[in-house]
Amino acid sequence: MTQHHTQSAEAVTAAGAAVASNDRGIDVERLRTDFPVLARQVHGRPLVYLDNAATTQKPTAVIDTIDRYYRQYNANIHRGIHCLAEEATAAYENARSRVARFLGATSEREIVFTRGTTEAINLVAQSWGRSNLGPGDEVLISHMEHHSNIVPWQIVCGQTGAKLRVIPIDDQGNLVLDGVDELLTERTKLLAITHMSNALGTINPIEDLIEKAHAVGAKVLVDAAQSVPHLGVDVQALGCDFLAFSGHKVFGPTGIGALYARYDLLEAMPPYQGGGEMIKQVKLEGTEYNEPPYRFEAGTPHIAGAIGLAAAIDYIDGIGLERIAERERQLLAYGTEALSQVAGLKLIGTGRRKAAVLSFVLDFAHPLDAGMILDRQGVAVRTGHHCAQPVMDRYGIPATVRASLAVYNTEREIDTLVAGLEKVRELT
Ligand code: C6P
Repeated sequence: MTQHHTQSAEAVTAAGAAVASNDRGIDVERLRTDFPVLARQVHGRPLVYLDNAATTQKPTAVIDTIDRYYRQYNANIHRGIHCLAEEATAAYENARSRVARFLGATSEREIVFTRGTTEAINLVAQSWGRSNLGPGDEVLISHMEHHSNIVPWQIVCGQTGAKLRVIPIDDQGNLVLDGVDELLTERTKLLAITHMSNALGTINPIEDLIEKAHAVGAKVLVDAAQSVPHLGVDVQALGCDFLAFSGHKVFGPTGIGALYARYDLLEAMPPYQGGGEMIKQVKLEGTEYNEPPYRFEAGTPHIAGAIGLAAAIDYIDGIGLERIAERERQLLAYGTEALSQVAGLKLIGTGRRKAAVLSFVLDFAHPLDAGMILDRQGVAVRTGHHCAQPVMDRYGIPATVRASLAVYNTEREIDTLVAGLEKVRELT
């Protein structure tokens, strides 16, 4: 196993070296060479990848780690006594510890691997929610949630008779917290809130909300799909009860993510799915369940994904989240200013605290047309409702164009976006 650890450490060194141009700044051109796909062309133009909120590109360190797993020690975990099975099990469990350290959890037993944020939230809704909610209880969400932090609560409210309540948002995309004391009451059993909006870029003051929710005895689930890659989180400092994130948004593989949950809560939660792995003993008359986190990981998990996610976390740590955030702040400032020069463009989401998401509408083109024309220029943006239809409804729009930035983006790429928008104006 030592062998695979060493490889992980190499990934850190590689990332560290790639960015060590000076004390604080990041050598972006150098860092870009870590991401093979960034060198490709699209429609004969250099790729300008500005769809990072949907998914991030993968560095060689992650690609190689997954490649190595399949080439050298692919095996099922927790089952075999042969060498490969032991190596794979150790790498998978090390990945769990890596995620625990990354999130600041007290123990790796508080980390359940899931397919991503969506599955993590559904797990809490169906396991914790179904056994803790009933008529008269309330689940509080906000108007800026992604569908994956709305629909699971609608489903479980339908199943249990609990009621869904919503914190409104203002015209800029901030949570309206004036009336929050009327929304957060002793009826509230759970606050499920996004740390950072994927559609608006708003960073929410979740620290205060967690405190307020706990004061009325509610549990708190944080949707950290967008914040983990850009701000980082510390579950103990936040004091949240549950937190969900996806590997593919932090330079890791798709199909893997994690739920952090306080161990005492996990211990009291029933299984969400039944099958292999999640049991201690099965008799035809009944089953004794395994301990958490295994109780919640039925079936063969995404082993390569978990190991790849650990490599992605090593990669991020090699650069440093603070430096990543600093670089993204520069890009956000540059992008906001550059887009403000485009006549007929209106930013949707100008909240007090924002991360590097630039969502906008144009008075000269539909977002979908703009997206298609931008694609012909090599510029990848997302257009549509971004799985946040209530946000679109709130602003009376069907869709936005969304440019979402990552540490490997450049000012030059933002200029290409702006030039692409002028092309959109010309052609529509
Ligand atoms: N948002 C976007 O383009 P999954 O699909 O499970 O990895 O993540 C779901 C999810 C949950 N919460 C937030 C805040 C998110 O942004 C996302 C994923 C992507 O904005 C794909 S819809």
